[in-house]
Amino acid sequence: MDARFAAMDANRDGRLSRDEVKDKGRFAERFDALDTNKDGALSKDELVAGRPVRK
Ligand SMILES: [Ca+2]
Ligand SMILES: [Ca+2]
Repeated sequence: MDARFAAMDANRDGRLSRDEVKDKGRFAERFDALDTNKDGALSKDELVAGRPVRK
């Protein structure tokens, strides 16, 4: 997840803005659900917490 997060974090501020994930399909779709603290950006913790569990 670290490498993927870094790849999406275009401005390297450690958070993913809505703009940064707008072309990332499922992240854009789930942005509001993933942004659990509603600050308008996704932290790495929020992504990890909202990550679909694969069985
Ligand atoms: Ca960013
Ligand atoms: Ca957030």
